[in-house]
Amino acid sequence: MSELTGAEVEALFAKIDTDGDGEIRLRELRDYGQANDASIQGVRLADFVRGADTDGDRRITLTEFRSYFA
Ligand SMILES: [Ca+2]
Ligand SMILES: [Ca+2]
Repeated sequence: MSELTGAEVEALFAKIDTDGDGEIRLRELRDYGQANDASIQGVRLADFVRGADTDGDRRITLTEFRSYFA
């Protein structure tokens, strides 16, 4: 779905994880989405959360984030 390298995925994660706690929460996603047309790499936020949050805790860890873009 995307051509990001591992380093780019990590950079994107760090950009969205504004408080730097290693998890992307919905609030952080919304903040990011407001500046980016509610999309991440062209994926709609709602679809992104559904696809990336594999354990359903409504937080996206770097591991989940990586496997989504892998
Ligand atoms: Ca965070
Ligand atoms: Ca999760």
